[in-house]
Amino acid sequence: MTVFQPLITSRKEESTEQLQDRFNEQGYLYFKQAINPQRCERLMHDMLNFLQPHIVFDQQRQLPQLVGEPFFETDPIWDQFYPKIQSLPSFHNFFHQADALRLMQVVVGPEVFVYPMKLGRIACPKKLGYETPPHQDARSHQAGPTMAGMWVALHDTKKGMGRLQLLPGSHKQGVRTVKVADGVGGVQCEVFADERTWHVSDVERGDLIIFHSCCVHRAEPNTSENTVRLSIDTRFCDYGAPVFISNLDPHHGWRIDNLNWEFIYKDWPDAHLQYYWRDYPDIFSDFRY
Ligand SMILES: O=C(O)CCC(=O)C(=O)O
Repeated sequence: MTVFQPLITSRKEESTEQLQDRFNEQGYLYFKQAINPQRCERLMHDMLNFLQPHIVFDQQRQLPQLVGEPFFETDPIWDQFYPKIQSLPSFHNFFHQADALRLMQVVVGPEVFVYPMKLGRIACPKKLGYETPPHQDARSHQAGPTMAGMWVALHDTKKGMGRLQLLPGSHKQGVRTVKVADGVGGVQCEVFADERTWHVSDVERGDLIIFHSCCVHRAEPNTSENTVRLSIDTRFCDYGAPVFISNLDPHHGWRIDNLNWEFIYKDWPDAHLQYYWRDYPDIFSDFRY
């Protein structure tokens, strides 16, 4: 039987050693309201501007609401608006702010490299079976052990709205075998028979989860009537660690025509952060897994 327990909450005030011990033990760290809520709210509205008329902001519930047909990542409708979301400076700047960087430093040390690829999630209701399956980012990003993921809720997200679930301690058993699956990413990794306890909580806007590259995680099905879950995530590592080449491309740039950095940067008001990774010292292109 699957058991769900709340996420273990970490506090910014804890010592680096305490936080690192917990990260090594659990494979993740969860911080409440660690990211400026106004920045999250602004980004949510920036994304919603492009998602209209399919998804609108429900003023009463203060949540994104599906009004059109549900869709999933890679559906034609998603391909239409995702490049616009990818072109937002607020989307790409999001993880390059002090609040996010400070917490990355806890995990990888003083010099952080934020992966250029930033990922926006639009988890629609009525697409059961297409939620993110259990997986490890080590495989999806061809990453080494010092890479970690960072996921941030852009609005309050309650049970049944597609919350992120983590399998505590699962990072200790290396990179697992995968099989093809429906849902975001298209593959699911092995979950061992004795791994029955998942960690998950209702989260608030600005809550942040950091997870180890081998920590198994997935999204719960969005079983709500019409609430869409919006979140953003990226990967990071200690500066100089090997980075697989596809992480330097925009998310889905490999399959959507013209979704490249020239398109993304075309209307940016300044060049800050454009091509910031160009001198990165260790890029590799052979698949590891
Ligand atoms: O938000 C989701 O549905 C998936 C997030 C995820 O898998 C990740 O950040 O690696």
